[in-house]
Amino acid sequence: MSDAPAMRELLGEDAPTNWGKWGPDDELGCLNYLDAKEVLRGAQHIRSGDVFTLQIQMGRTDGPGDPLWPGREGIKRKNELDESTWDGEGAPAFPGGLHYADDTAHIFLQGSTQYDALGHVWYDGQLWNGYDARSTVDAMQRASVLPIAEKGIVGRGVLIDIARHRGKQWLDKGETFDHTDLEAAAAAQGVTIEPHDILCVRTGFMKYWYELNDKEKFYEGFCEPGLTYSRELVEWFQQREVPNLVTDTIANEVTYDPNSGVALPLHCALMRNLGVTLTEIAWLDDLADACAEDGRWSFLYVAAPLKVVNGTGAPVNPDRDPLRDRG
Ligand code: UVW
Repeated sequence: MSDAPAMRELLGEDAPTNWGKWGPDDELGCLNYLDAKEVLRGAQHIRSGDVFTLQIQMGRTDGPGDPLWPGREGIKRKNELDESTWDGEGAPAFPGGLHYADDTAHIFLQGSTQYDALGHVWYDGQLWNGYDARSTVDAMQRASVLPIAEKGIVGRGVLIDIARHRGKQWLDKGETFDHTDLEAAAAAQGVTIEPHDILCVRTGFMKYWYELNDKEKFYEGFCEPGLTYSRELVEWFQQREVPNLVTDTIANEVTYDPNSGVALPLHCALMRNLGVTLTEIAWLDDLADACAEDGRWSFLYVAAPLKVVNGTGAPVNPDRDPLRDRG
């Protein structure tokens, strides 16, 4: 039995929240900050026509496969129809002789680059905005990914490259950073993290997954690098009104808070309490290289997760900058 404190004890009875801020039925949380004005603010950064798609490849069968939170499985894709269907008897016969291929997939909705629903994690029996955790049973009735997908996420994105800032290819397992490190890296990059920015943070850990090419070693003593909990960090997110945190790690934060041993406290402090949407397993390396090359770290960010009814999350292929700002 772990002697880590309960989530409530770590985060405090008076933990910062945004519950009720957007009404009793809200399911978007801080994405409410991304109004039309924010879309136009993001669009002001359009200069070149470069496009960066930020999803990892889904269902790779070579190398280490897809990176996953322990206990999840990668996509299982299966051909249902292909040319061999027409080898035998009973194949569909279309006038004109049309053949086609179809496939099915069994997927964990969090098994690739993804948006988490605001109801994805909870403690003390309540989800985002105070919804009853029993509303997750059988199907996520409140704060599912659907409202997020219906809205779409568009605004000014900013990329903070912590790995580059620390002179590393990737952060070590369990290596932490906080809001002051984000600010320091931003200053070194010559960019400001502005209110309502979609905050993208690169640790290099996705690159580590593919370069290491060794699942066993990757999961040995599993503890991803990432942001680490403090009250000040949570207040920083609340004051900055960050709508969406996007990282190239499986779970957006250091897996176990090094001070308390609690697993994923920022999921609770940011997602459940503040309504910050989390996006995980993003591929940020190509974008980071391009940003470093031309010294620009802000862009128009566009993402549309799949509209999965009652989904706890949904795969996504976000774009940084359909037309990235190159000045
Ligand atoms: C968990 O919440 C366990 O994982 P993730 O947010 O990475 O989907």
